[in-house]
Amino acid sequence: MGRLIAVSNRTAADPGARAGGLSVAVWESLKSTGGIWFGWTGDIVENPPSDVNVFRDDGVEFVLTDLSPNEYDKYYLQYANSVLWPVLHYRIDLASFDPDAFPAYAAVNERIAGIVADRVEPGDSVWVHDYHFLLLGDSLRSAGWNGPIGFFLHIPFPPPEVFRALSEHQQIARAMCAYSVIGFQSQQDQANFTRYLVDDCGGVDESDGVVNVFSTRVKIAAYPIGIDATGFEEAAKTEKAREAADRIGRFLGGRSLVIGVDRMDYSKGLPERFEAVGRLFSEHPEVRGRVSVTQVAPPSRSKVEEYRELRQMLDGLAGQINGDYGDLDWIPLRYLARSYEREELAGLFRIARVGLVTPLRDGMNLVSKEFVMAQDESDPGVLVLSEFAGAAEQLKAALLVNPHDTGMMADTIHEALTMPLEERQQRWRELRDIVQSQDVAWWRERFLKDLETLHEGSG
Ligand code: ADQ
Repeated sequence: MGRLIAVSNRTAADPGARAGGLSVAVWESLKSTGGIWFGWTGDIVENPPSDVNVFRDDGVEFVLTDLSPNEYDKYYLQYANSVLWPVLHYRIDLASFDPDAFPAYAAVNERIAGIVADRVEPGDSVWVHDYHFLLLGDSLRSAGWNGPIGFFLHIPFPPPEVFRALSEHQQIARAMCAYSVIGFQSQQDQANFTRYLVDDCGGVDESDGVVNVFSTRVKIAAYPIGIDATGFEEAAKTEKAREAADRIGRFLGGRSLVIGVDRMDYSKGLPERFEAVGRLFSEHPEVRGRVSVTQVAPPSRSKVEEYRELRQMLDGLAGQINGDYGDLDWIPLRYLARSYEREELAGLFRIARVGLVTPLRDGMNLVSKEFVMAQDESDPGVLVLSEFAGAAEQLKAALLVNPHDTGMMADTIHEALTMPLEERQQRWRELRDIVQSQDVAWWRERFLKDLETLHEGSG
């Protein structure tokens, strides 16, 4: 294979984006193959210069562009984050539709496609990432690129009944079919998009995930994203990890740690999780004083109104639980609105008895996989996982919960806290085997192999 060309809104060159799962996975992919990464600098400037910012890091070439204030507002904050993000997470109720947003979104996709088109060469494979760039493949074709273009959606794809809430659904689906391969996180997402193409666009579902639609053939498949499993396992054994574990250990004073780590986002189900914690203490009084719950959730996309409301709601719920159940020497629920380094998180996961990963909807959720790889085989913690995270299709040995059912979640956290060692080890080994064998390299290789095969087949 020739060079790999990745395109994503944020890149690993932008420190603000490094915590996210996408940038880590793409970074791992590019470092191992060498290539170019196109995206946004993270800067907003009044008149973005027509030339791009080009530099190299660790064998990867970055080609980045600034956004204008209007692009940032209409493309990024509005269409990507206030329309696509909620709708694709099944939350039409949270979408705010603005008629100027889609044209700006399409224009940014076209502008960035132009930057890519100027630099791709025969033999390259282009891999576009995520909901910011649903239209970019089509723009790249219009700019004359005939080589392979694949697309991977990191967030869920909803059923057609929800997708149709977007006024532009037909236009988006048609443009998406310019990609040779469209990858989703889960079989559920793949099935939803395929059903949309068949029911709404007259597509024919041929064998092996290929759909014949809009006078073209597109491969649609699930490629569940993985983590650098061995790297995370090692991170949990570093000095920094041990220091973080010691620090929280002093606070715990021998109590069991229940941990949650998420970006602060309404898709992560944090209010429901806090309510479940409240019910754990009210309905299972014997755990009072014996368990401390710590939730790490740094604010994200804080300019959007919903996130401010979410923060207030979480502060209120945590205050109420601590007021009702806390004691002179015990804080039942701690909420830390900040970010930690990877090694520190790995150290916290390692000493936790329970990991709470209960999003209302999540493309994959990498925290669940990181929690598994950080565990100590001789005394592993238990993963409580939402059935609505993409990861639930793979991590069947976790305790699966419905995140809307706070009573069930409370009972499941209790079950996790009291699970015998033998069952914990048995479940953990099953989870570890999957996370280790289906890691980030497995994800990348499966996707790129299909992209190569499909392109050869079409040429
Ligand atoms: P995210 O919604 O960002 O990713 P996730 O998959 O959980 O969700 O990845 C988050 C990453 O950020 C993890 O590596 C985690 O360790 C890190 N992180 C979270 N909180 C942190 C904190 N407080 N401090 C430091 N690091 C923190 C999107 C989709 C997911 C999909 C990924 C990858 O929403 O569904 O799994 O992309 O495809």
